[in-house]
Amino acid sequence: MPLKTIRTPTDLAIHGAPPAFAEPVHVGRPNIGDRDAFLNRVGQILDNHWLTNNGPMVQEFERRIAQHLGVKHCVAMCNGTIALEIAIRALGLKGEVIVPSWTFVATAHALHWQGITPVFADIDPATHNLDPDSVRRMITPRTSGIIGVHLWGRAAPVEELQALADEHGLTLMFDAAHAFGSTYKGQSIGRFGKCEVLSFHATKAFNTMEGGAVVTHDDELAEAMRLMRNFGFSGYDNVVHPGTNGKMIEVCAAMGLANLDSVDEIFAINRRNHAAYKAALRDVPGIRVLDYAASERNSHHYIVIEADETFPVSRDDIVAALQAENVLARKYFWPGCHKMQPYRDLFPHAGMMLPNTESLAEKIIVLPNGASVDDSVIGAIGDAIGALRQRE
Ligand code: T4K
Repeated sequence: MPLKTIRTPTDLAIHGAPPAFAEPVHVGRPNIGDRDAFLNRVGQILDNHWLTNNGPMVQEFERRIAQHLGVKHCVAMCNGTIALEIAIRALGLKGEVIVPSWTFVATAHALHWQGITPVFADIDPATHNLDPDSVRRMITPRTSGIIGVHLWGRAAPVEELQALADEHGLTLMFDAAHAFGSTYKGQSIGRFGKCEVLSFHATKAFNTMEGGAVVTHDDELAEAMRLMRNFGFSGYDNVVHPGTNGKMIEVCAAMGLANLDSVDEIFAINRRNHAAYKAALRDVPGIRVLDYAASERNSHHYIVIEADETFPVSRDDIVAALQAENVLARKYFWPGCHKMQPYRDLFPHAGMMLPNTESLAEKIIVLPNGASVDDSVIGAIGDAIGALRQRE
């Protein structure tokens, strides 16, 4: 269907029809917990005159996160990308590391940035997570590890990936940027592989404004990462390790501590919204709302829909129509890392091994969720998508 039959921003300008929402409705609108609790903590930080460098808020935050996830160590960092880089380096990964192409580009960049080649494996179209058979096909003598990604907060096939890693002597770690609060077979994410990397970016279900962490049961690994995030300093004037600046600041930890008290409430809102989206789009043929297993915990933060070839309007036209209504839907993670630079030039034929990734990349839309989304927003989005179907 040609774009001109849909309300685009240009149509709206010509016909003067107002969008459904006066203000943009964002994917990734931050969830903000108890404001007074946060401001109170900021007051304590200012009173303390201790703003960063492993301050008391960061130490409390690390204790609370480790306890929440039932994991021995939480090493807080300034963001998830630096946390990935530090974990990769601390684990001694080198040569080639297998990752999904269907992830945020930070997963691949964290390797490339350190001179390691990300090798892209395909996904299972039902879950959007790594397909272990595809991973197996990508293993070469240069492979040193696998980074599984728990995409949309749904656990990657942890046991299958661990079995592959064990069989080939590879190191397995996870990018758990989406998976704070998720479970795999009832066990909290954070406990699998050598370590798992969390992101607490503003757009995540649980945020510290900017922030990340590596969680692990491994004492030596945790110790190495603590040194690496602080230039390798062990006490004053004593550098014992190569390092960088990956420290979380006190204000970010304060935000995390305040938000942690609201996390159950926020996840409950997300879960309810996810059910409302499913109901609103149930009778729209050609649209599938990605579901999450009822037996596992998930923040339900990501409302992911797929528009298949039977839907009369292309995915890009659906996104344009939603944007015309001021709903800023996203195409995460189109077009797949292998088609982003520098990987597109480095591996121009990678797509031949990634049929499921390439097919999914043309269907996917991520819709707004979080504490600022309610039934009226979901109803209007459902109506807008349903109306496109009527224009068949
Ligand atoms: N691994 C995976 C699998 C990841 O998804 C990510 C990050 C990472 C690793 C790396 O973790 P970090 O280093 O970021 O901690 C956003 C986030 O910046 C990124 O954290 C996230 N994944 C990715 C999925 O989404 P963009 O480029 O889409 O952000 P942007 O600026 O377009 O914002 C997204 C939407 O959120 C917009 O509609 C505006 C809205 N927004 C954003 C911010 C920051 C707000 O309403 N308020 C805000 O404060 O990457």
